[in-house]
Amino acid sequence: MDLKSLYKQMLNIRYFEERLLKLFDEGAVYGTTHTYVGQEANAVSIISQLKDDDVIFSNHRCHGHYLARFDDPEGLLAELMGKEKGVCGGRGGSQHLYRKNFYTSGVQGGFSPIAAGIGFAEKAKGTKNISVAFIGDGTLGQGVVYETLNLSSLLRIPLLIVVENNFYAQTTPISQNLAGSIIARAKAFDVAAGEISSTDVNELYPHFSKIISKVRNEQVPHMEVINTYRFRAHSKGDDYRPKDEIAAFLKNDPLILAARNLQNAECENLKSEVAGRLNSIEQMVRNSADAQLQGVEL
Ligand SMILES: Cc1ncc(C[n+]2csc(CCOP(=O)(O)OP(=O)(O)O)c2C)c(N)n1
Repeated sequence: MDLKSLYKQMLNIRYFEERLLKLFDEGAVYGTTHTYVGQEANAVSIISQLKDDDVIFSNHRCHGHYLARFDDPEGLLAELMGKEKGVCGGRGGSQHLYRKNFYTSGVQGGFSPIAAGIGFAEKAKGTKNISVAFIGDGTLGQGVVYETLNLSSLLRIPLLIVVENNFYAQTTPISQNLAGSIIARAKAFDVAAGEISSTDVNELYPHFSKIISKVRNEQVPHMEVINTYRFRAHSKGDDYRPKDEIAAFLKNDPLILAARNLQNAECENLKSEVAGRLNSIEQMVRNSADAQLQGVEL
């Protein structure tokens, strides 16, 4: 595990998302936007350990997953600003990204059975590639997630479902929308499941090393819950969470936890490097051509 590289990836996500919120306020971004601020350690701990041929499925809160997979803030920003050089030609927008072996959808849970199908196909081909689906706690209300668990268990599909439990589905707290326990739901289908409450890459990375190896080598499904927190509103201004609750979670900011094991000067250099790069990228993207929509039925 290369802590410096993971820290840099997290900075990249954090600074990208904070910049995006400003651009959003300025009216420079198309559609809506759900930022990953606070959850950075999840994406980088897991995705940095995957192989290029593993297949990732993400959701509406996908920017962090994309940036952990591809060091491409330019392609992502251009996409969100409706530019031709966006990763999907500026037509997919924030929630609908595609790049090799990486798919996102704003339809909650919609990708779960597809993730299982891809995992099954990889197993049938004997590749040892795995399928990884990121969902939120609020997505556990979608019936298709349980069909996915059922078939994944019966067919022993190498599918890792990561539940990023940030305790809210938009504005509804988990206590008001989720009965019983998340892990028990997976276990009811005989799918192994576990849970970790951490925002520290030093803990998350080794924790997921074991799980990823098991899914790959034993060719079995697994659901792992990460108890985490988002530091910003659900999407734009819709934040009704108690201020003292937010303040308590901010003490476990994943960037601060990771920086404890790095030299101060090293962190400051990385911060300048990442911020400087994003400054240039923003200028380039602003000055670039808008997406071509000719031929697209609107
Ligand atoms: C099928 C479907 N129903 C409703 C929505 C509207 N919606 C978007 S995000 C969201 C809450 C998602 O909560 P969670 O899965 O916990 O993810 P989080 O936003 O907390 O990361 C809802 C209800 C949607 N995108 N798709």
